[in-house]
Amino acid sequence: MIVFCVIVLLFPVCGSVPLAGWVQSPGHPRGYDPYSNLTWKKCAPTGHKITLTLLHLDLEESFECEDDALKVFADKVLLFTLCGRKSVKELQASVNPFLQSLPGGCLTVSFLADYSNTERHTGFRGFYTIQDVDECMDPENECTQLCNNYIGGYRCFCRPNYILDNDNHTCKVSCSEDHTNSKEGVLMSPDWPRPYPENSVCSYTLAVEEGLQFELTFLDVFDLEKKENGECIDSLTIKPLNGKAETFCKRDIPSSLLTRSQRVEIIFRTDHKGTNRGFRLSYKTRGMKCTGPVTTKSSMIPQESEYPTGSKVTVKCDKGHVLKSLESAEDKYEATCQKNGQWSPLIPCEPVDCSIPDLSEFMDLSEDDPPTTYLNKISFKCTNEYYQLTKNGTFTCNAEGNWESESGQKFTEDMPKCEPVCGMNKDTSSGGRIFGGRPAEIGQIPWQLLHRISPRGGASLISDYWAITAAHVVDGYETTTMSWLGGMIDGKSQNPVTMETEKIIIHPNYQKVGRGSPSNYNHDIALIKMSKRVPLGRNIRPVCLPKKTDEPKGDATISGFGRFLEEKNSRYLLYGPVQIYPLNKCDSVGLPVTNNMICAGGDEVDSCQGDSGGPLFSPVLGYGSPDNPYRITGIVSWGPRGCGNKSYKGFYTKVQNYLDWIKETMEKN
Ligand code: 4AZ
Repeated sequence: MIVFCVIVLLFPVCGSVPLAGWVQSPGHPRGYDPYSNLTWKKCAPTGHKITLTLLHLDLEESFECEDDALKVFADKVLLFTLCGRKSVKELQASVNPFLQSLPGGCLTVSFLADYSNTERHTGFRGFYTIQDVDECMDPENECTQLCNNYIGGYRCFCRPNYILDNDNHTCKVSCSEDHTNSKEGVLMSPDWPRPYPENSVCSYTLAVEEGLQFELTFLDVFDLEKKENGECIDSLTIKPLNGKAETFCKRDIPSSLLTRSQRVEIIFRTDHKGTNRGFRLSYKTRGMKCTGPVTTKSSMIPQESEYPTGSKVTVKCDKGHVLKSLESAEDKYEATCQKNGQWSPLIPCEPVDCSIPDLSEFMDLSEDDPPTTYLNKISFKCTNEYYQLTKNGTFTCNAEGNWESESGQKFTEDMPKCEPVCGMNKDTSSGGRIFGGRPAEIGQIPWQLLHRISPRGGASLISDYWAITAAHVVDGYETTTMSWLGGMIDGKSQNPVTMETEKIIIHPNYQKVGRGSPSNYNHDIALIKMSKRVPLGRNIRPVCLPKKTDEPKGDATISGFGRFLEEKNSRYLLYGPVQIYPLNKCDSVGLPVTNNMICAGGDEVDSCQGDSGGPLFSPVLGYGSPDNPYRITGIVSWGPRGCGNKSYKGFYTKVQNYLDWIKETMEKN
């Protein structure tokens, strides 16, 4: 009878594989022949494992069993390589306990003998069994409550009042409740007032018709498991439809709260242990209300703490904000409180965007891609070392969407520009001092320009487009294109900077006579605009204009490619020191002298034919610095007795008298 039961119980296993049996070497127990071999493999069905008990081992002994060997594998893993003789006691102690497969796995025995045996060996013999695995003994079986083992598998069970989850391992309580259409009632955690069960996810649904909302009132204690740092382990989440879910586990839950929604889902979650008492709350319906703000960065008119459904408010965006998605920059609209407690329409207020302004050439933002909305700040820099900003400081995006300077001026009205740095030469940053008249070095008088061919004369660069010269030099050439040279000290230079004129503007009060000597030199000044921006660099840069207030006096420098105490034009740019004298100290041999002239001369230095139009500048060459840049005080104009005569000074146009005309002409042209 017992035999019968065992057979019936084990039928599923017996049907496919024998439950136990022997495995032994060929010829056992007589002994195995040279070259004998055996490969034996048995697999266990799911929920079973296979074990092997070796009861006899007598193989030829060899180093690392390289002659005859018995190898046992569990699946592909080698468990033992055996040879020599071992007693049953030894085998039981150190080999047999390890000869088993994983659940559902296989054991493989491989026996191989070589050609020579000095004496006869009987081989090996073992007994295998296929046994059920008790999964319930495995702490990792994941049954959260009870476990029951059976042959070939196991099953999880739950204590009374729990149900087994779909994962077949977790025991949960059945606790979800649907309170749809109920206007009042009470909800509580399962088992209240006893501690709530573990592994619960309870979902309570509250729902009523539109125009109503729920008021939830917490009753008694509120006691949920949490960590010491206050983080929730178990939690109660209140999730209004269309609203923000809030999760609680702390005691400081509000005693009552309005859901602002006709439908609410309340979810209670617990982890694998439950020792806290949970919650109890009552709910009832209230009329739906809307609250403010309708949207962020706005105010409401009228301002109330709550509004009944159907009420209308004016929504006004805060300063510096406008309505999103409207073409015109409107900042207010009317919204109505809906039955669902939401405002409609709902248009967000967004900060105005001043966007990146149009920048002049050589100008860039100090920062890459700065934010450009309300109250953000931007500042600028020049991208070329020969230019500087006309204005420093930051601009702020104002509420009207315009960039505004610190002094409150609009960017468009008071736009900073990158303008050429004036009055600097190659020595101004390093310092340096030149005495006496002599040929200039390259870059020393970088504003000096030359009209090489007739009419030979000089001019001075005063911006990256404009040069200033004497009217009598360009008189008669106003409608022609002149070619001026710069950036050189050798009049025969092969690679000067060549500038074509676009406009030649003679001072309106200058008495024109056409090509030739003027009848008088009053207002002997003209402006030249080049057709292209002059590429400023170390050897070609503008001189500064004089200050309106500083009367020209003292020492100055003159320069040019003209006759220099000789009969011939100079090939090289020459310069020399002169002194400025009061007009009444200069003999003009009766020729007309006006306050638009300066007279100046040096002991051995004078300007002459061919220098006309060139600069008289101060400070004296060598004394300029970033704080005291070179300024053009005069323009070489005429001399009462030619040039080089020690008794007579040269006359220069007084640039200071023409500052307004220069500024205006440059702006208009
Ligand atoms: C001239 O003939 C000329 N020393 C220019 C300047 C002076 C004299 C003559 C002043 O163009």
